[in-house]
Amino acid sequence: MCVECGCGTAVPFGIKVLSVLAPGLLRATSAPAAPAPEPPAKAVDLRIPLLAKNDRQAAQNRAEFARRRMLALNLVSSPGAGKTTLLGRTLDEFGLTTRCAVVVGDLETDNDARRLARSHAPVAQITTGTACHLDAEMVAKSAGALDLAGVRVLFIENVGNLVCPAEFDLGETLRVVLLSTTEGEEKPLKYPPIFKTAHIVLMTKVDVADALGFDRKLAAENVRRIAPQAKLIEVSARSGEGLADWYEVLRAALPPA
Ligand SMILES: Nc1nc2c(ncn2[C@@H]2O[C@H](COP(=O)(O)OP(=O)(O)OP(=O)(O)O)[C@@H](O)[C@H]2O)c(=O)[nH]1
Ligand SMILES: [Mg+2]
Repeated sequence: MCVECGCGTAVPFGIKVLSVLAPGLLRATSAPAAPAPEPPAKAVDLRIPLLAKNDRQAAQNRAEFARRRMLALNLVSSPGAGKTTLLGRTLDEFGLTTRCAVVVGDLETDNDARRLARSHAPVAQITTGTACHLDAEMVAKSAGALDLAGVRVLFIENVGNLVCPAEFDLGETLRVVLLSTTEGEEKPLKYPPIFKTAHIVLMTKVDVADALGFDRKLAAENVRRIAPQAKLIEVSARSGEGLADWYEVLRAALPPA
């Protein structure tokens, strides 16, 4: 796990808010990186304090999202499973009638935020530097930098990683884990913690399943075995398969306005 593999210590991060002023024109403002933390004076077990601190901030995030009557979703997957592509299409379709915002985390670059920039949806990029997961403080600061007036759904695209994000509650309403057909059917069996915490599992890129020899039925069985609590939806952000079900789940989960 993250805190055991040593990557769970606090690191400086950056936030960039992108909003479209006119077609093709992006405005970017950078928040200064948070100061580097003091190194611990002696070797201590940081796991409990680190996670306890994160859990406190996550509880504050959750209360703030509830106060705003906002649905917050934490999208987690291995790198390249299709999070940004799915979010782009979701903003273009579901996002036309329901106001959405996105915060997206990557180690470096604002590439994903630029891909997601739309005039009707505020977007912020978090650059985590070396951290392989988002934490609750990063989400609080980046969401706080956005104009959330009227926003009903906040999508949080986590750093591509199937391991460490499992331990970090962001205060989300629902955790969405993506499993793409390019990864193999056995991923839920190999990385159970993240699947066990999922409310929704999206099997992505099903348009190329046959070409890849990916067995959708076996993958679905593996998801159900490890994550019987999760709703499974098979989707393609390319062909559009399953997206109506995804939008319906989002609609059903919206808190009353
Ligand atoms: N065939 C197919 N390709 C897809 C689909 N969704 C995404 N891709 C492709 O998969 C690649 C990765 O997609 P991204 O959306 O960038 O994945 P990501 O999970 O956001 O990646 P990271 O942010 O780097 O973790 C891109 O080349 C996409 O075009 C899909 O539904 N079908
Ligand atoms: Mg992405």
